Amino acid sequence: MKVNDLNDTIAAIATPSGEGGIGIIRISGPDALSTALKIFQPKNRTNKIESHRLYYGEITDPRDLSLVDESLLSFMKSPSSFTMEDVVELNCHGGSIVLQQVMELLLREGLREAEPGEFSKRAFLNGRIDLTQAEAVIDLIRAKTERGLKLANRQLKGGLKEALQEIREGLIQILSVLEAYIDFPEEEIDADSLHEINEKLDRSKNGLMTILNTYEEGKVYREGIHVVIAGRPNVGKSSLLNRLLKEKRAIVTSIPGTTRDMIEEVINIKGIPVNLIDTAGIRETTDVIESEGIKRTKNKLKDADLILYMIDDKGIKSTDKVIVEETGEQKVLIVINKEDQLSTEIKKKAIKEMKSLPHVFISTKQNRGVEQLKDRIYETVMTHGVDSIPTVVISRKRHKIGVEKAIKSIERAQICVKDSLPYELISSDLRDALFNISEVAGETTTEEVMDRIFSEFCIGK
Ligand SMILES: Nc1nc2c(ncn2[C@@H]2O[C@H](COP(=O)(O)OP(=O)(O)O)[C@@H](O)[C@H]2O)c(=O)[nH]1
Ligand SMILES: [Mg+2]
Repeated sequence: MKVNDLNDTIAAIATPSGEGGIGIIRISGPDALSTALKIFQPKNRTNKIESHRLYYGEITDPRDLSLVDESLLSFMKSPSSFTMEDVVELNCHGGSIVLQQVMELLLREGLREAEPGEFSKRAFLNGRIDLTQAEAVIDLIRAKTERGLKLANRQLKGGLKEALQEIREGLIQILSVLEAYIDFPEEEIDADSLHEINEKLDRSKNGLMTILNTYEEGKVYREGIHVVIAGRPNVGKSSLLNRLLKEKRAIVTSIPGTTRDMIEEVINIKGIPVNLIDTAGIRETTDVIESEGIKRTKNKLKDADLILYMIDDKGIKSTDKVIVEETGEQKVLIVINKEDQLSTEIKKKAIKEMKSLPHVFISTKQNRGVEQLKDRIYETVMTHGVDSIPTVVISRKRHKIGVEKAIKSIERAQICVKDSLPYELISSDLRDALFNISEVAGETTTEEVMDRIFSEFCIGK
């Protein structure tokens, strides 16, 4: 998106395509109202359209005055609008032809069709929101679970922005003290004050660390995790998928090798969007289709965030051991199924064989242990309890990199303090840290990064 001219007025259909009860066209910019009034006539003749009121009227083609649609017009006067510009919204009937016709009229009257995310970009450029809040708008639209929505809302309200701002103010304070000494070279900072500066730097650093540590989990809420159910044929993998989905999605039979293709579904486990993948059972086979399925299973295992490796009342076999060992670093949870027909003897043996491997007993047939399994899935990716999610969470690589850089800069400043290096050097590191933080907020973000962020948006947002 190269257009950054805030003087032109943009318009876009803001509702999804297809049929709907209503469809909304959004207009933003200095000519929003005057242009809208060229095609919209309020039913009750009025001299002045007031801000934040709704007007009923008709949209007509100015060329032949033919009726296009009945509509409601609302006007949000600058700066009391999302973009901080004059904004007009036209609520039309929801058909796509109606909306396209209205758009065409507006474009003919000189408006420009908005790029994806351009309304949000204007809100950002006009200072209404910072970049983290703009990103939260996308997260809000794309939230996969209620938990994800909650976090996006917090960020949109400025949670991350304020947390970063607080750290930034702390750093600016230190910087101003240092600069005063730089201006008066004959003065030296006494040991106590230096100690205090160091402590303040520690505090800023810890604040950033706390934010940084939320990244892995924040990412989980935003993007979800991949959980692969694997194991020998017939242990009950498809039965588990069906249990977790609460529907008979995968075919379950007593014939080993039933599942040949991957089945992928998304479920919500305690607020985490989980991509659950049922796979073909792993075994030696001459069947071409089944072999391909097994090959795919092994590939899927490599990308999994968590592998639910399933065994049944037949216990753990040598093939199982090989596969579990191959997964190496990845997180594996052994799921021992068919508990309903598990003898105490086998159960004891299984526990012994599992040694330190995390495992749970379930019976998909009797729906036993499935809730515990969900708890375990949650615990393997989250460190905090379900009810205590951190208030500020970062979920994007961009945030992570910025915060990491800021921490490094502060650490460099601390080394300078420790080694009694010139104040100029400490101050330069602190300026770097401030720069890194403001990059996250979007104040010093390059055009390229900005374009990438806003191009993720849909048109009309
Ligand atoms: N007794 C018992 N049988 C089960 C249980 N779970 C699955 N089965 C049976 O095991 C067989 C294989 O199940 P399926 O889900 O197709 O296994 P998959 O090949 O691993 O996908 C079917 O006959 C299921 O009814 C369980 O908890 N207890
Ligand atoms: Mg199966």
